[in-house]
Amino acid sequence: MNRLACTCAGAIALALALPLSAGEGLTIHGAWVREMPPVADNAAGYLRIDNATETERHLVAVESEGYARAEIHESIEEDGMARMEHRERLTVPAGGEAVLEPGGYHIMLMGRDIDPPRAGDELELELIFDDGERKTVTAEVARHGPGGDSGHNMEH
Ligand SMILES: [Cu+2]
Repeated sequence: MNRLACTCAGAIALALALPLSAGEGLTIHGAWVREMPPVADNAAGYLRIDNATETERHLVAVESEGYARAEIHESIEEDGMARMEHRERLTVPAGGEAVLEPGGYHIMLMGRDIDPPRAGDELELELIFDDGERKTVTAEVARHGPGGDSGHNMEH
């Protein structure tokens, strides 16, 4: 921190006013929820969690307005059969990331009590970590992935 060595009183005051965090803490990127057929009560959400701290963190719960509950799931393949299992937590390594993506970890939204989300809609997800920190993220509803479907629509 060069700024702390500066003798300018204003700069010191500024440095003291800023949180002395390592990087940005936890940040969430590329959150999206897969569009499902209108009859479906469930939907899967995907995102990436970056951990800029020097402490291992754990995602322990998720909430979303519009769904009765949400769980952390992992898709696994066993004897050629794909299925998913409930996980109590997802580790975000210190200085690393945790990726939730199709075929792996995902957020399972269950018990829909809103109109079926369509591609282009947005859903708010609240991620809850083991130390009680909550992160709210806006997830884009999409058919194939975040950032809109126009550039990589494989259906035609
Ligand atoms: Cu699932």
